[in-house]
Amino acid sequence: MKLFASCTAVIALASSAFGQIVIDGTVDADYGNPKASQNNHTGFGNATDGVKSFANGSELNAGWVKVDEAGGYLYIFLSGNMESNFNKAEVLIDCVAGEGQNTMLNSNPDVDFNGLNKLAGTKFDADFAPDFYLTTTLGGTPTTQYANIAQLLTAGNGVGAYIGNGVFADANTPNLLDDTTYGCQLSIDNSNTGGVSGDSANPGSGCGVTTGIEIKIPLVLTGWSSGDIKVMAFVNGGGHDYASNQVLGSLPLGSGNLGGDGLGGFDGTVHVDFSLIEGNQYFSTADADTCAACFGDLDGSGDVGSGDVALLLLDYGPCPNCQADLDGSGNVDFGDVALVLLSTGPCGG
Ligand SMILES: [Ca+2]
Ligand SMILES: [Ca+2]
Ligand SMILES: [Ca+2]
Ligand SMILES: [Ca+2]
Repeated sequence: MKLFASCTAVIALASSAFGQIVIDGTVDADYGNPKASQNNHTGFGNATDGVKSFANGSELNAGWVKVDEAGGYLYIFLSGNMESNFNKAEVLIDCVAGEGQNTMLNSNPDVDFNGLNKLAGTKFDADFAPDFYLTTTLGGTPTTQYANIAQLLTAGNGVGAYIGNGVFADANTPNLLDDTTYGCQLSIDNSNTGGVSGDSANPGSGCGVTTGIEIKIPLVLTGWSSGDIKVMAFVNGGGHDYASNQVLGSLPLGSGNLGGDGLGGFDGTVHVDFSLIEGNQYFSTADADTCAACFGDLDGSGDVGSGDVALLLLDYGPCPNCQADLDGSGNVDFGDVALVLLSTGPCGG
């Protein structure tokens, strides 16, 4: 664990421009617009439960990646749902240019019952070589989120760790996985019932979903020093052994689950090669924004302004899961008005 030893210094740093981000499973204004959105139906169940804790399906609707250099943190947001059956969200982060694993090695740290090494042999797009891995999952009673992290060093080995759990107090109170050892924080809000459907011919779009998996990682853990950060995320089976078709960047329209058999069965022999799949199966801080809608644009006018404040005031007061509850506090109140005011202006800026 020596390589992780300096993280406490980062945690102690003062607040920064990203002080508005709260790890609660709801997109904050500081994230801006997503860098990737889902174009493909979910083959792992369309989530319909509508509560924060558990979900009956998994979908990755949109992806955000933000670097807060002054504060020392990397923020990743994956909107959508994780079925509460211990399926895995696999998050791969390319944060060191010229290093990492364009093809996953079989000598990575033993985390999550050696689940990481199930991915050995997986080949990514040519300009994606991840250096850091995070996986999270949830299930049980009460519903509980768990996570593990690991280095993906160019030559393998490296360090990894289980970073704890975040229990849901009840179905509609946000959870928090607060890793006081390494400084990571995660939350998941499973209340989305929109986003993509399970219909391969008419999947809809992942745009507009603002709840899901929220991740905060100290930059010092990742090895990042400068440059773009790229993220690739997908939903995998409970044993890290059956990739779904929920990948960001998106698989092409109509793509089935990679485990059946796009060679995402991770059986230790042949594996999925994302370089052979159309499009970038990653997204980057350098990418253009995607999705026409934007944070705070409650009336869908294409900009954030007084019309959105007016809509927000209509829902003023206790309003769990309301679209106008931008900060996810369960109340539409001055905090949400303040977020709208911070976002005032044209979308896509
Ligand atoms: Ca948040
Ligand atoms: Ca790299
Ligand atoms: Ca959906
Ligand atoms: Ca590709």
